Amino acid sequence: MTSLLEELLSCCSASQKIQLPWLIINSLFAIATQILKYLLKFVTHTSSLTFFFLFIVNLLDSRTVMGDLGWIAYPKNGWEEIGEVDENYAPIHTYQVCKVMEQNQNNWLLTSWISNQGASRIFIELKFTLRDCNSLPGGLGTCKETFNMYYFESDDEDGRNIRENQYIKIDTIAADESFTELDLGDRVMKLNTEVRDVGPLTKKGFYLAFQDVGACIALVSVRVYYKKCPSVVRNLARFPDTITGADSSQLLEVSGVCVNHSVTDEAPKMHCSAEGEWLVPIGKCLCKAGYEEKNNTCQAPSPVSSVKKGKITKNSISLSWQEPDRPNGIILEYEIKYFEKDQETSYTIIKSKETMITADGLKPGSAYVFQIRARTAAGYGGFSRRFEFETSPVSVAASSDQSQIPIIVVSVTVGVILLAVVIGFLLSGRRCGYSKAKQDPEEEKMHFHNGHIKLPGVRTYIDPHTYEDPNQAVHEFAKEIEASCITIERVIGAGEFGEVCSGRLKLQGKREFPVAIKTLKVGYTEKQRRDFLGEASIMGQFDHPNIIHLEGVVTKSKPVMIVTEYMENGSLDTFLKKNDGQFTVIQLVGMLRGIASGMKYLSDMGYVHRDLAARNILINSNLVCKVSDFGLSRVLEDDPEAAYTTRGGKIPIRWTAPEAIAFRKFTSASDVWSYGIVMWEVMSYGERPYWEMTNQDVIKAVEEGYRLPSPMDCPAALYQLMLDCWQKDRNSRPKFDEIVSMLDKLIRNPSSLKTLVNASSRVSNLLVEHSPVGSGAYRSVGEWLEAIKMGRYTEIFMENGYSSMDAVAQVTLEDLRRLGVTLVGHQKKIMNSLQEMKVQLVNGMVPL
Ligand code: ACK
Repeated sequence: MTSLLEELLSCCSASQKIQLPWLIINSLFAIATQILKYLLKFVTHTSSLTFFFLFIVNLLDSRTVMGDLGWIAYPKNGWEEIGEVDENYAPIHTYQVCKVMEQNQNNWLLTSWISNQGASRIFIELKFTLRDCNSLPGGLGTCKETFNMYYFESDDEDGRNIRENQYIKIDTIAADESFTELDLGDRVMKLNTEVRDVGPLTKKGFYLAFQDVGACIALVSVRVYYKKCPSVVRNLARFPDTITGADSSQLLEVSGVCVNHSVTDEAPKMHCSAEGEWLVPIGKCLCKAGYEEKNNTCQAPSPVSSVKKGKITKNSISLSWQEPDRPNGIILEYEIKYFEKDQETSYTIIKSKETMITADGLKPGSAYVFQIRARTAAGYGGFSRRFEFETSPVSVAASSDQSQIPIIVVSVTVGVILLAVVIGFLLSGRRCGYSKAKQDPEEEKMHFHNGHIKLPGVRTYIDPHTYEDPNQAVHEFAKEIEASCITIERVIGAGEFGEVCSGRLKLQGKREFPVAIKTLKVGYTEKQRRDFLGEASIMGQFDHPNIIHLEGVVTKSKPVMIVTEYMENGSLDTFLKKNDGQFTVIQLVGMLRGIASGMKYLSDMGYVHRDLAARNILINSNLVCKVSDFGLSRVLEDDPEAAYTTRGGKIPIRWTAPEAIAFRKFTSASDVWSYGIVMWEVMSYGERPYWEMTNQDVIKAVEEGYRLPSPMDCPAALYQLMLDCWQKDRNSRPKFDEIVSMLDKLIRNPSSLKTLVNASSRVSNLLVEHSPVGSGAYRSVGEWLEAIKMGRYTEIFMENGYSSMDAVAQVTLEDLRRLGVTLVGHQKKIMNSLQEMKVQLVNGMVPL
């Protein structure tokens, strides 16, 4: 079958079109045509995403659809698809209609549903040929030279049964001057390009429709796209990909986010125009102190500025230099580039961790050019300016006076002896290991001057604040490590005071082992240094398998560092989120047991943590959990979860007991509350406590007696323990030693973990009303015991501290035996009653 396209072209040969007066213009035009043809071909075979600027996103391009377009034509004898393929056998989806000789044409072509992908203004580019009615023999009466384009919005694809009158007209499309000549053998055809835009769109997608009313058209391609302002960094602020606004004249105001290591100077904003351009930048970010702006980031070291020559011989030049003014991180090494003057094409590179080198193998009496640059984890900084030094000429060495030789020999001998003495002295005190802080006997006394009396056998935590000189506290509790014993390998995170790195520590007589290294960024204030090292002064006092272990500190050289044991799996919250659902209940309880044990140790030492949360627990490759993050000031400046309270303190609301929020009553009992929240985080694999509720709502809900519901698949005994930790009365909360023994019991008897919180009573994402055990049913322990006919034990219960129903809730079978309840029947009665009350509590959840 001859294609309609060819039929359309039959009257349009190049010879017919060219008219003499236009000969010159046409020759020029022919050249332009070749270029346009090339472009058309290019557009056809290249993804428009890559060809057009990135701020255009295609929603549909009929030229790139390989299979059926799925468009519908009606009536059936109206628009028809030409089933042709290009030279690569890719289908060309061209639709054509040419009913120019027939009256009352109404031919519709409907596209399939097109998602607008969130855009509210879209553009439609049509490429088509339209035959001039004048060129049609005898069709002038009915022939049209336009067609209509419509759209219909819908949220899904079920909108095919749309009545004609439901479509909204976009425009009447006519051929215009914007065309490309299509060269089809000896015939040339005008390919028109028309673009229309539609908006605001309010639904998820739309259909397009093309209505022919009696023209001779070939619709060669339809491309639908939207525009966006692509993500950029301007004035050190990152602006996200932004879809342009619905209105063609609209400017969208977009806020930028400061790049790493920069802070807001004036809130950064830009405006995204309807054309996808960023306009009118306002405000900016500035690199933090110690960081330098480079290529729209703040992360590389500044160039080395001062280089000094050291010893120079006829074959070598020694150099030393100072660390860059702004290292902007830890300098991992220096790169020294040198070459003989005027011989730049042949140069040598040396890498050094020290700030000195000796370049040897040089030519005597020759000038050499040196340039040095530093590398941090952020990469290399710029090279220093060129420094030029000259090796000694041969003649100097050769002409040394022979008569001086005996003097030189004597001097050298004395020098060597002196050197040996000095080295011996240095080695005795400066091994690669801990240099002990001066163990002045007075120090012990000063320790006591600070008002801490150490009772034999009882270790208590000493607040470094009580030291007049915080440096003294550091050196009392933390060992000094030589920086040369540490190899920094990579940056693993950012701490409040600087980068956190992983690396290795090699102490004398020990095997090298992995460590974590917290660094203090350059440009720190004295207070920052104090606070930074304060953590080491605290950590250094602890020695427990569930407390992160301090290896030592580097304070005698820069950067100042705190070196701790390395925990392969990082922080617990991130680790759990990454491994959602991967552990057995026993493994999870094991983690909780470790944390409780660490906390028991801390509370025994008299240390209140105040920021116990899964993010502050580290976990190693053996799944051992260790408590970390011992800030000195404990104002929790470094905790992103900490929010200011009305009293001005900064508190991680979701993890903190109500009395600590309300009147700063931080005690081990408030740490127990936080521990309950950690239990909940662990059992829910790192879910955020209270989800997206605001801090204010959390405070209010907790105050009103609501509590977090049980995590999914959580053993009832564990949820009960959580609820116990969240008792309003802090004295009724279990102590850490009780928690440890309770968890130990559960681990020893795994079947006790089989009873899960009843799925039907488990409320997800809703808080549950919580009242202390039995408080609704019994007003006192006596009343309860009387009610179960066990009144005879009232006195014993009261005498042993079980004076409230909350305290009674903790009673175990062993406790009963200890209290002297030896009759098995009585034990059963009491335990069953307690169990019943707990079950009532768990099942009696009331959604908020
Ligand atoms: O979740 P993470 O990998 O674990 O990211 C943070 C980051 O440093 C900033 O605090 C990680 N981190 C801190 N201390 C240690 C450590 N001792 N061992 C391993 N990673 C650590 C923490």
